[in-house]
Amino acid sequence: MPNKQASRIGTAELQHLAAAGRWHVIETVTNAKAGHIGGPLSAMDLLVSLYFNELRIDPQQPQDPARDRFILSKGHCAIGLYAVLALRGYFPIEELATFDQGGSRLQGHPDMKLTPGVDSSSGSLGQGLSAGAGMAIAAKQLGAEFHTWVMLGDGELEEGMVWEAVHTARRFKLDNLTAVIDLNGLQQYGWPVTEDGDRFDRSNPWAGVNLEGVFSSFGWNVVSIDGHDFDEIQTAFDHVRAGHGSGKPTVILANTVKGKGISFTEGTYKWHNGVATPEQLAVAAAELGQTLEGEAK
Ligand SMILES: Cc1ncc(C[n+]2csc(CCOP(=O)(O)OP(=O)(O)O)c2C)c(N)n1
Repeated sequence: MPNKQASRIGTAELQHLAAAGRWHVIETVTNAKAGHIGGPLSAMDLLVSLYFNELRIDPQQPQDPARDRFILSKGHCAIGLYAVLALRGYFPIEELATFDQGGSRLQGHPDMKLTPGVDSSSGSLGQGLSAGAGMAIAAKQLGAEFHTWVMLGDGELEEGMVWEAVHTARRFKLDNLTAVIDLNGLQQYGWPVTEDGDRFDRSNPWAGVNLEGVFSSFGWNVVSIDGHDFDEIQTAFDHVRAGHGSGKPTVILANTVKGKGISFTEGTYKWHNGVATPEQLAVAAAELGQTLEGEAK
């Protein structure tokens, strides 16, 4: 089994890492002039908690067969995953500067054949939970102890294939599979509307739907949390552990804010993707407690 964190790191350090991760997201996307911002920022506290306090992984042995698996099914948020993989030691932070360039190991969407620490390629929304269910079934058949985690977006949850996997996971008693849903209430567009004004209905894709009830009817363990509260995130992870042997997969419904952590990106679809101006980058750096290149440290 790969190195398990001997002791978990505390909230202050998690906050520090998440701020650094958010900074790497907006700085990298701005320099690359391509990439996504809102989704990586909403997921950042969950990603940092997973990679620093939960996953049984060893960055020195990214292919260890015993490692826990993580699939970023909402693959457009790759830069968020890359930032955390770099902070965790899979590759140098400086490599983030190559993001989305030809020849880089860090493509715009995760590529399992290129990037150390990426367990499954993704980008076409809706597919990751099926891949994760396959890994979890394989673990059962091999008698392996690794756990498989899959992160999905709430817009992505509208893809039909997700629900085939939700159904199948219970059928195969995949208590070694966890779905983390980043419920930021916004996607890229939304439902088409016919009235004048915005072409799209930007409201929460799952408004009026009892997602807890839906997953529980499918036979899953359900835990709902504030996806920016590190204590609640940790409690959810403990819940997952407690669910081993229950024969049920677990879903963590993580309520988040799209664009979290930077004032002008928070709570708007407009920063689903985008490139910051130098002024905006300076605001982000100040809010995240980071030092801009060229400034005295
Ligand atoms: C099958 C498929 N359809 C469309 C897209 C284009 N697309 C990329 S991101 C996105 C919105 C995703 O929204 P959500 O899952 O809520 O992600 P988040 O808000 O966390 O970024 C869409 C439609 C895609 N990547 N894959």
